[in-house]
Amino acid sequence: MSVATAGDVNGDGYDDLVVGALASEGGKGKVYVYYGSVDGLSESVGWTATGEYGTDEFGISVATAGYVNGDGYADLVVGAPHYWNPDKGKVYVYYGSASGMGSNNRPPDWTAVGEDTGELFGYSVATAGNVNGDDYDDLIVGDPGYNSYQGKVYVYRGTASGLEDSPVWDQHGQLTGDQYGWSWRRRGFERRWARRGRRRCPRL
Ligand SMILES: [Ca+2]
Ligand SMILES: [Ca+2]
Ligand SMILES: [Ca+2]
Repeated sequence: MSVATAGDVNGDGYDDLVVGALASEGGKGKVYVYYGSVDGLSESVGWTATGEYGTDEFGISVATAGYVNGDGYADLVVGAPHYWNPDKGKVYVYYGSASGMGSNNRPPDWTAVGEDTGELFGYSVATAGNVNGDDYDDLIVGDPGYNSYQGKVYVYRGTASGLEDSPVWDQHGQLTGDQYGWSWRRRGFERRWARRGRRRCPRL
């Protein structure tokens, strides 16, 4: 199970919560959003979505994507690293709105799939913050199984119409077995760059 703030997906001034249950629905996985209110988090589930295939483990990673389309509603990202064929992995982003996440199991607004089998694309997902200082937050996706667990991370840029289809930046691990991209904190990400002799993350 994974839990995270979803940010404020319905723009009412109260932060909302997302919970992932990766073993739910026979391994498809399922996520739950609970909306915040003046009385705190609602007891009832506000929104759910279910993975596509039996071993996807949709929801193993959940996070706010920040404000990727700059509309004032926070957006949600969900990873399903064991998605089909096998373990290519897939990432789903749902844009927030005045009605929050909308109807249960609605289609995602943006998806991306791993490049090859066994990659575990989406094992970790997070907002990248706003790496290029425009009006849109950007998304980071970890792919720890890439090239015999060398691992790779991808950054996708937000725009007024949402996330771009292709990553604007990627970086892979140095050695087989590094599992680069397994997890990070934003500061850890910077530290990894510092270890490689750079003081700051590169400009994108
Ligand atoms: Ca809210
Ligand atoms: Ca948004
Ligand atoms: Ca940006």
